[in-house]
Amino acid sequence: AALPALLCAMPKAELHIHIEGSLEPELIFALAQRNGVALPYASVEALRAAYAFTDLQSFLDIYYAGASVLLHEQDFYDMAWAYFERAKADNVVHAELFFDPQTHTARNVPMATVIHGLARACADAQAKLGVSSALILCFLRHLSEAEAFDTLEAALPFREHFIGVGLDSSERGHPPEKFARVFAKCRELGLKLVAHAGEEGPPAYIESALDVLHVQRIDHGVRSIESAELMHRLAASRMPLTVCPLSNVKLCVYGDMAEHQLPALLAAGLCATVNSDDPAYFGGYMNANFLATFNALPQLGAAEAYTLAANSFEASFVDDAMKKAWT
Ligand code: ES4
Ligand code: ZN
Repeated sequence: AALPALLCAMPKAELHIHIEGSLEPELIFALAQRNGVALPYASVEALRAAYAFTDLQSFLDIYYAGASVLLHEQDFYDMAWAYFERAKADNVVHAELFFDPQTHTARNVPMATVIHGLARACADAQAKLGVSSALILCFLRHLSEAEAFDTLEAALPFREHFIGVGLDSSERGHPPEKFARVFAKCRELGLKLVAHAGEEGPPAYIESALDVLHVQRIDHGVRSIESAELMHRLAASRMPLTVCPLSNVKLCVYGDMAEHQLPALLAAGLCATVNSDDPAYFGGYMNANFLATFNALPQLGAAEAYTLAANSFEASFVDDAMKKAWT
């Protein structure tokens, strides 16, 4: 009867969260003070007031500025731990976290600092909160493939700490095929493969993520709705889409949540999931995404809530025994 209570209480997996996008303004200011980093904003309120985005790039400019306060292993731990506490409160039982090492290595933060801080938070999330997790290393697509290869090489000494690689940042003008060789190398290494595609970019980018990169999930993918042929392919193959409803509205992919195509994706039989993307910037964590989506879209009810939770486990990279335990 009480749909909001069901949405909040149901166990769920989060598969699309940029951990740098979980940095709340308060933590940005605390870390800036702790590390002696100057910020171009006078206060928490002034920073939050800058969160009025018109598209993906207008967000990314502020997101990379916010990440500049991260210098030491403890900073990365504190950021991820704060996320895990929020995830626990939303009944997230499993989370696969993206991180952007190039944002940090460009500031001379060692790869070991980034990965060890995040991995220690992941271990504590399991031990202290009972939340399981994994890390996915993302290549920044506005940089070159050669830089992606350099990043992979720098990360391989820490191979045990991440399960896969992804592709994020500015989509338009940076098609998946730009990273064909580095993804082929990652595939040989046995890494899981995902890529952002069809957020702002055209359906053709979703097709090349599948056919050229051989990804196992599409991040966003909402523009698949523009191609009936692609929709059939995604449904038939149960290729997961990690959809981020509040993100799509904040970045003006849709003018209003009532226009979101999640109901149509589910109705067509796609393995769509709900995720928070950059929750500190887009207005909320997992349950806020579920509540905003179901509140604005009357086509979504208890059956769709169950489907979305089941899809989140089906689409996760946990082993089949764990999936059975959760569904
Ligand atoms: C991102 Cl919403 C989104 N899209 C692409 N790249 C990103 N990095 C962080 N958030
Ligand atoms: Zn994303």
